[in-house]
Amino acid sequence: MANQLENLGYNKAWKSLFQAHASRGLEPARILAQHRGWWTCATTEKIFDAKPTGALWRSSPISHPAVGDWVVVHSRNARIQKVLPRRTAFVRQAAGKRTKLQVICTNVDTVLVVTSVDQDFNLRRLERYLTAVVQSGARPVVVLSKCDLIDEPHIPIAQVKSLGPTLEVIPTSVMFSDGLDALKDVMTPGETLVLVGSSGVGKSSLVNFLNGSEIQSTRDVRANDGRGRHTTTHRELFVMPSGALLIDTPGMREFTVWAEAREEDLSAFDDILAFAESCRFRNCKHEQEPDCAVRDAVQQGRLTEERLKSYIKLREELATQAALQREALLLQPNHQ
Ligand SMILES: Nc1nc2c(ncn2[C@@H]2O[C@H](COP(=O)(O)OP(=O)(O)O)[C@@H](O)[C@H]2O)c(=O)[nH]1
Ligand SMILES: [Mg+2]
Ligand SMILES: [Zn+2]
Repeated sequence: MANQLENLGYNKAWKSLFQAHASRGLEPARILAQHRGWWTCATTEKIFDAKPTGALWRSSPISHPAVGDWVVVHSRNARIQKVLPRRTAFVRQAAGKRTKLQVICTNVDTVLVVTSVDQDFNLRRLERYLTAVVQSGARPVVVLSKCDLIDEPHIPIAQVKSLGPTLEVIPTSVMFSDGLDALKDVMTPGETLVLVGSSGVGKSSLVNFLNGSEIQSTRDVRANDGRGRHTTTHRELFVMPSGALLIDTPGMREFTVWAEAREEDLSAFDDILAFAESCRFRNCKHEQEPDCAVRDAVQQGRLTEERLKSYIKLREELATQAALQREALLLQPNHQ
Protein backbone atom coordinates (compact mmCIF):
# COMPACT_ATOMS: atom_id res chain seq x y z
CA MET A 1 0.00 0.00 0.00
CA ALA A 2 1.43 3.35 -1.04
CA ASN A 3 1.61 5.63 1.94
CA GLN A 4 -0.75 8.53 2.45
CA LEU A 5 1.88 11.19 1.72
CA GLU A 6 2.82 9.66 -1.62
CA ASN A 7 -0.85 9.64 -2.55
CA LEU A 8 -0.86 13.35 -1.75
CA GLY A 9 2.04 14.01 -4.10
CA TYR A 10 5.06 13.62 -1.80
CA ASN A 11 8.08 12.93 -4.00
CA LYS A 12 11.87 13.15 -4.07
CA ALA A 13 11.88 16.92 -4.48
CA TRP A 14 9.70 17.50 -1.38
CA LYS A 15 11.64 14.88 0.52
CA SER A 16 14.91 16.68 -0.07
CA LEU A 17 13.35 20.02 0.97
CA PHE A 18 12.08 18.34 4.14
CA GLN A 19 15.46 16.74 4.89
CA ALA A 20 16.92 20.20 5.44
CA HIS A 21 14.65 20.53 8.52
CA ALA A 22 14.43 16.92 9.66
CA SER A 23 14.98 16.37 13.34
CA ARG A 24 13.48 14.41 16.22
CA GLY A 25 9.71 14.43 16.31
CA LEU A 26 9.33 16.38 13.06
CA GLU A 27 7.48 14.96 10.08
CA PRO A 28 6.56 16.14 6.59
CA ALA A 29 2.86 16.86 6.08
CA ARG A 30 0.54 18.37 3.51
CA ILE A 31 -2.09 20.95 4.40
CA LEU A 32 -5.52 19.59 3.44
CA ALA A 33 -7.78 22.31 4.79
CA GLN A 34 -7.63 25.76 6.24
CA HIS A 35 -10.02 27.01 8.90
CA ARG A 36 -9.95 30.12 11.06
CA GLY A 37 -6.77 29.71 13.08
CA TRP A 38 -6.20 26.01 12.48
CA TRP A 39 -5.17 23.77 9.65
CA THR A 40 -5.81 20.11 8.79
CA CYS A 41 -2.54 18.27 8.17
CA ALA A 42 -1.85 14.83 6.72
CA THR A 43 1.34 12.98 7.62
CA THR A 44 2.37 9.48 6.53
CA GLU A 45 0.01 7.94 9.04
CA LYS A 46 -2.58 10.33 10.28
CA ILE A 47 -4.75 13.34 9.63
CA PHE A 48 -5.06 15.89 12.43
CA ASP A 49 -5.63 19.55 13.19
CA ALA A 50 -2.64 21.72 13.92
CA LYS A 51 -1.64 25.31 14.60
CA PRO A 52 1.51 27.14 13.56
CA THR A 53 4.24 27.85 16.12
CA GLY A 54 4.41 31.35 17.56
CA ALA A 55 7.30 32.24 15.27
CA LEU A 56 5.36 31.15 12.19
CA TRP A 57 2.28 33.09 13.41
CA ARG A 58 4.36 36.22 13.76
CA SER A 59 5.68 35.97 10.19
CA SER A 60 3.88 37.69 7.32
CA PRO A 61 0.35 36.31 6.80
CA ILE A 62 1.34 35.25 3.27
CA SER A 63 3.99 33.00 4.85
CA HIS A 64 1.35 31.21 6.93
CA PRO A 65 0.32 27.70 5.86
CA ALA A 66 -2.13 27.50 2.95
CA VAL A 67 -4.01 24.58 1.44
CA GLY A 68 -1.61 22.60 -0.74
CA ASP A 69 1.47 23.54 1.28
CA TRP A 70 4.07 21.02 2.32
CA VAL A 71 5.04 21.69 5.90
CA VAL A 72 7.25 20.47 8.69
CA VAL A 73 5.05 19.46 11.59
CA HIS A 74 5.56 18.28 15.15
CA SER A 75 2.75 15.77 15.14
CA ARG A 76 2.75 15.06 18.89
CA ASN A 77 2.31 18.75 19.73
CA ALA A 78 0.21 19.40 16.63
CA ARG A 79 2.42 22.39 15.76
CA ILE A 80 3.35 23.45 12.25
CA GLN A 81 6.97 24.55 12.42
CA LYS A 82 7.78 25.55 8.88
CA VAL A 83 6.26 25.93 5.43
CA LEU A 84 8.48 24.39 2.75
CA PRO A 85 9.32 26.59 -0.27
CA ARG A 86 6.37 26.72 -2.66
CA ARG A 87 6.48 25.54 -6.25
CA THR A 88 3.49 27.67 -7.20
CA ALA A 89 1.26 30.10 -5.28
CA PHE A 90 -2.16 31.28 -6.42
CA VAL A 91 -2.75 34.67 -4.84
CA ARG A 92 -5.07 37.59 -5.12
CA GLN A 93 -4.89 41.16 -4.00
CA ALA A 94 -6.95 41.34 -0.81
CA ALA A 95 -9.89 43.71 -0.89
CA GLY A 96 -8.95 47.11 0.45
CA LYS A 97 -5.27 47.69 0.91
CA ARG A 98 -3.22 47.69 -2.28
CA THR A 99 -0.20 45.98 -0.86
CA LYS A 100 -2.07 43.20 0.88
CA LEU A 101 -2.01 39.74 -0.63
CA GLN A 102 -4.07 36.69 0.13
CA VAL A 103 -2.78 33.21 -0.66
CA ILE A 104 -5.61 31.03 -1.99
CA CYS A 105 -3.63 27.80 -2.38
CA THR A 106 -0.15 26.60 -3.23
CA ASN A 107 1.76 23.88 -5.05
CA VAL A 108 -1.01 23.57 -7.59
CA ASP A 109 -0.22 22.27 -11.08
CA THR A 110 -3.44 23.33 -12.78
CA VAL A 111 -5.98 26.02 -11.94
CA LEU A 112 -9.48 25.25 -13.21
CA VAL A 113 -11.15 28.63 -13.64
CA VAL A 114 -14.88 27.92 -13.49
CA THR A 115 -17.36 30.30 -15.01
CA SER A 116 -20.97 29.47 -15.81
CA VAL A 117 -22.51 30.39 -19.16
CA ASP A 118 -25.41 32.23 -17.51
CA GLN A 119 -25.32 35.58 -15.68
CA ASP A 120 -21.89 34.91 -14.20
CA PHE A 121 -20.22 34.93 -17.63
CA ASN A 122 -17.83 37.86 -17.82
CA LEU A 123 -14.80 37.83 -20.10
CA ARG A 124 -13.02 40.65 -18.30
CA ARG A 125 -13.17 38.84 -14.97
CA LEU A 126 -12.05 35.64 -16.66
CA GLU A 127 -9.02 37.50 -18.00
CA ARG A 128 -8.16 38.65 -14.49
CA TYR A 129 -8.28 35.08 -13.23
CA LEU A 130 -6.12 33.89 -16.12
CA THR A 131 -3.54 36.59 -15.39
CA ALA A 132 -3.39 35.40 -11.79
CA VAL A 133 -2.97 31.78 -12.93
CA VAL A 134 -0.02 32.69 -15.14
CA GLN A 135 1.44 34.70 -12.24
CA SER A 136 1.04 31.66 -9.95
CA GLY A 137 3.18 29.43 -12.15
CA ALA A 138 0.34 26.92 -12.71
CA ARG A 139 -1.38 25.93 -15.96
CA PRO A 140 -4.80 27.49 -16.63
CA VAL A 141 -7.85 25.54 -17.86
CA VAL A 142 -11.23 27.23 -18.27
CA VAL A 143 -14.30 25.23 -17.26
CA LEU A 144 -17.48 26.65 -18.77
CA SER A 145 -20.15 25.27 -16.47
CA LYS A 146 -23.94 24.92 -16.70
CA CYS A 147 -23.91 24.63 -20.52
CA ASP A 148 -27.40 23.08 -20.25
CA LEU A 149 -28.78 26.52 -19.36
CA ILE A 150 -28.36 28.11 -22.78
CA ASP A 151 -29.25 27.09 -26.31
CA GLU A 152 -26.03 28.10 -27.98
CA PRO A 153 -23.08 27.31 -25.74
CA HIS A 154 -20.74 27.54 -28.75
CA ILE A 155 -20.97 31.35 -28.45
CA PRO A 156 -19.36 31.69 -25.00
CA ILE A 157 -16.97 28.83 -25.89
CA ALA A 158 -15.73 30.82 -28.90
CA GLN A 159 -15.48 33.98 -26.79
CA VAL A 160 -13.30 32.23 -24.24
CA LYS A 161 -11.13 30.72 -26.96
CA SER A 162 -10.60 34.21 -28.37
CA LEU A 163 -8.61 35.01 -25.20
CA GLY A 164 -5.80 32.74 -26.32
CA PRO A 165 -5.42 30.25 -29.15
CA THR A 166 -3.83 27.62 -26.92
CA LEU A 167 -6.13 28.12 -23.95
CA GLU A 168 -7.86 24.90 -22.93
CA VAL A 169 -11.62 25.28 -22.56
CA ILE A 170 -13.88 22.52 -21.24
CA PRO A 171 -17.65 23.05 -21.53
CA THR A 172 -19.54 21.08 -18.90
CA SER A 173 -22.98 20.32 -17.57
CA VAL A 174 -23.33 18.37 -14.36
CA MET A 175 -27.05 18.06 -15.13
CA PHE A 176 -26.37 16.07 -18.30
CA SER A 177 -22.91 14.72 -17.38
CA ASP A 178 -21.45 16.61 -20.33
CA GLY A 179 -17.75 17.38 -20.58
CA LEU A 180 -16.87 15.51 -17.43
CA ASP A 181 -14.73 12.94 -19.23
CA ALA A 182 -12.75 15.79 -20.80
CA LEU A 183 -12.34 17.23 -17.32
CA LYS A 184 -11.17 13.88 -15.95
CA ASP A 185 -8.64 13.75 -18.78
CA VAL A 186 -6.87 16.90 -17.57
CA MET A 187 -6.72 15.53 -14.02
CA THR A 188 -3.58 13.38 -13.94
CA PRO A 189 -3.13 11.13 -10.88
CA GLY A 190 -0.86 12.77 -8.32
CA GLU A 191 -1.41 16.18 -9.87
CA THR A 192 -2.88 19.00 -7.77
CA LEU A 193 -5.71 21.08 -9.23
CA VAL A 194 -7.87 23.83 -7.79
CA LEU A 195 -11.33 25.06 -8.72
CA VAL A 196 -11.68 28.83 -8.54
CA GLY A 197 -14.46 31.17 -9.62
CA SER A 198 -17.47 33.07 -8.31
CA SER A 199 -19.83 31.59 -5.78
CA GLY A 200 -22.61 29.51 -7.34
CA VAL A 201 -20.90 28.62 -10.63
CA GLY A 202 -20.92 24.92 -9.73
CA LYS A 203 -17.45 24.21 -8.32
CA SER A 204 -18.60 21.95 -5.49
CA SER A 205 -21.04 20.19 -7.84
CA LEU A 206 -18.04 19.34 -10.04
CA VAL A 207 -16.11 18.03 -7.03
CA ASN A 208 -19.01 15.76 -6.12
CA PHE A 209 -19.41 14.54 -9.66
CA LEU A 210 -15.72 13.80 -10.15
CA ASN A 211 -15.64 12.08 -6.79
CA GLY A 212 -18.64 9.92 -7.65
CA SER A 213 -20.44 10.81 -4.41
CA GLU A 214 -21.26 13.88 -2.39
CA ILE A 215 -18.32 15.14 -0.35
CA GLN A 216 -19.02 18.85 -0.67
CA SER A 217 -22.20 20.75 0.16
CA THR A 218 -23.63 22.59 -2.80
CA ARG A 219 -26.03 25.49 -2.78
CA ASP A 220 -29.12 23.38 -3.21
CA VAL A 221 -32.06 24.21 -1.02
CA ARG A 222 -33.08 20.83 0.33
CA ALA A 223 -36.64 19.92 1.06
CA ASN A 224 -36.17 18.71 4.64
CA ASP A 225 -33.44 21.01 5.66
CA GLY A 226 -34.56 24.27 7.21
CA ARG A 227 -31.03 25.64 7.10
CA GLY A 228 -31.55 26.54 3.49
CA ARG A 229 -28.58 27.21 1.27
CA HIS A 230 -25.40 25.20 1.63
CA THR A 231 -22.20 26.62 0.47
CA THR A 232 -18.48 26.01 0.65
CA THR A 233 -17.02 27.76 3.68
CA HIS A 234 -13.33 26.92 3.53
CA ARG A 235 -10.65 25.71 1.17
CA GLU A 236 -10.07 21.97 1.18
CA LEU A 237 -8.06 19.40 -0.76
CA PHE A 238 -9.70 16.11 -1.75
CA VAL A 239 -8.15 12.95 -3.16
CA MET A 240 -10.22 11.94 -6.20
CA PRO A 241 -10.81 8.27 -7.03
CA SER A 242 -8.56 8.78 -10.09
CA GLY A 243 -5.69 9.78 -7.81
CA ALA A 244 -5.79 13.45 -8.77
CA LEU A 245 -5.83 15.98 -5.91
CA LEU A 246 -8.57 18.56 -6.17
CA ILE A 247 -8.96 21.70 -4.07
CA ASP A 248 -12.40 23.30 -3.70
CA THR A 249 -12.59 26.96 -2.71
CA PRO A 250 -15.42 29.21 -1.53
CA GLY A 251 -16.46 31.73 -4.17
CA MET A 252 -14.74 35.06 -4.27
CA ARG A 253 -16.96 38.09 -4.52
CA GLU A 254 -14.33 40.08 -6.29
CA PHE A 255 -11.09 39.00 -7.80
CA THR A 256 -8.21 41.44 -8.06
CA VAL A 257 -4.87 40.44 -9.50
CA TRP A 258 -1.76 40.89 -7.37
CA ALA A 259 -0.47 44.22 -8.62
CA GLU A 260 3.11 43.17 -9.07
CA ALA A 261 3.32 45.39 -12.11
CA ARG A 262 3.96 48.85 -10.78
CA GLU A 263 3.19 51.14 -13.69
CA GLU A 264 0.00 52.34 -11.99
CA ASP A 265 1.77 53.12 -8.73
CA LEU A 266 4.02 55.45 -10.64
CA SER A 267 1.13 57.19 -12.37
CA ALA A 268 1.71 60.33 -10.29
CA PHE A 269 4.78 60.70 -12.51
CA ASP A 270 2.98 60.52 -15.81
CA ASP A 271 5.08 63.42 -17.14
CA ILE A 272 8.20 61.27 -16.68
CA LEU A 273 6.45 58.23 -18.11
CA ALA A 274 5.55 60.30 -21.17
CA PHE A 275 9.18 61.44 -21.72
CA ALA A 276 10.31 57.84 -21.19
CA GLU A 277 8.36 56.77 -24.27
CA SER A 278 11.15 58.36 -26.33
CA CYS A 279 14.07 56.73 -24.50
CA ARG A 280 16.16 54.48 -26.73
CA PHE A 281 15.67 51.47 -24.47
CA ARG A 282 12.24 50.35 -23.43
CA ASN A 283 13.53 49.36 -20.00
CA CYS A 284 15.56 52.55 -19.57
CA LYS A 285 16.09 53.42 -15.89
CA HIS A 286 16.98 57.04 -16.77
CA GLU A 287 20.29 56.72 -14.96
CA GLN A 288 23.32 55.96 -17.17
CA GLU A 289 21.68 54.78 -20.38
CA PRO A 290 22.49 56.46 -23.71
CA ASP A 291 19.78 58.44 -25.52
CA CYS A 292 17.65 58.85 -22.40
CA ALA A 293 14.79 61.23 -23.19
CA VAL A 294 14.07 61.76 -19.49
CA ARG A 295 17.59 62.98 -18.68
CA ASP A 296 17.49 65.06 -21.86
CA ALA A 297 14.32 66.70 -20.53
CA VAL A 298 16.13 67.55 -17.27
CA GLN A 299 19.02 69.09 -19.26
CA GLN A 300 16.61 71.13 -21.33
CA GLY A 301 14.89 72.38 -18.17
CA ARG A 302 11.60 70.71 -19.03
CA LEU A 303 11.78 68.49 -15.92
CA THR A 304 13.38 69.21 -12.57
CA GLU A 305 16.22 67.10 -11.22
CA GLU A 306 14.31 66.76 -7.90
CA ARG A 307 11.30 65.33 -9.62
CA LEU A 308 13.40 62.72 -11.40
CA LYS A 309 15.06 61.88 -8.06
CA SER A 310 11.78 61.35 -6.26
CA TYR A 311 10.54 59.23 -9.15
CA ILE A 312 13.60 56.99 -8.91
CA LYS A 313 13.24 56.80 -5.13
CA LEU A 314 9.60 55.68 -5.35
CA ARG A 315 10.46 53.19 -8.07
CA GLU A 316 13.14 51.65 -5.86
CA GLU A 317 10.81 51.51 -2.87
CA LEU A 318 8.21 49.69 -4.92
CA ALA A 319 10.81 47.25 -6.24
CA THR A 320 11.94 46.50 -2.68
CA GLN A 321 8.34 46.01 -1.61
CA ALA A 322 7.75 43.57 -4.48
CA ALA A 323 10.91 41.64 -3.61
CA LEU A 324 9.81 41.42 0.05
CA GLN A 325 6.39 40.14 -1.02
CA ARG A 326 8.00 37.48 -3.21
CA GLU A 327 10.21 36.45 -0.32
CA ALA A 328 7.28 36.27 2.10
CA LEU A 329 5.42 34.15 -0.46
CA LEU A 330 8.15 31.52 0.05
CA LEU A 331 8.46 30.81 -3.65
CA GLN A 332 11.10 28.33 -4.76
CA PRO A 333 14.03 30.00 -6.52
CA ASN A 334 13.12 28.56 -9.92
CA HIS A 335 9.63 30.08 -9.79
CA GLN A 336 9.14 31.93 -13.09
N1 LIG B 1 -28.30 23.78 -14.49
C1 LIG B 1 -27.19 23.47 -13.88
N2 LIG B 1 -27.03 23.78 -12.58
C2 LIG B 1 -25.89 23.46 -11.97
C3 LIG B 1 -24.82 22.81 -12.66
N3 LIG B 1 -23.79 22.65 -11.79
C4 LIG B 1 -24.20 23.17 -10.62
N4 LIG B 1 -25.46 23.65 -10.70
C5 LIG B 1 -26.26 24.31 -9.62
O1 LIG B 1 -25.66 25.54 -9.27
C6 LIG B 1 -25.83 25.81 -7.88
C7 LIG B 1 -24.50 26.14 -7.23
O2 LIG B 1 -23.67 25.01 -7.28
P1 LIG B 1 -22.40 24.83 -6.34
O3 LIG B 1 -21.71 23.58 -6.79
O4 LIG B 1 -22.73 24.94 -4.89
O5 LIG B 1 -21.52 26.11 -6.74
P2 LIG B 1 -20.19 26.67 -6.04
O6 LIG B 1 -20.59 27.80 -5.17
O7 LIG B 1 -19.34 27.15 -7.19
O8 LIG B 1 -19.53 25.56 -5.30
C8 LIG B 1 -26.48 24.56 -7.30
O9 LIG B 1 -27.84 24.82 -7.15
C9 LIG B 1 -26.23 23.48 -8.35
O10 LIG B 1 -27.18 22.49 -8.36
C10 LIG B 1 -25.02 22.48 -14.04
O11 LIG B 1 -24.16 21.91 -14.73
N5 LIG B 1 -26.21 22.84 -14.60
MG1 LIG C 1 -18.91 25.48 -3.33
ZN1 LIG D 1 15.48 57.03 -20.02
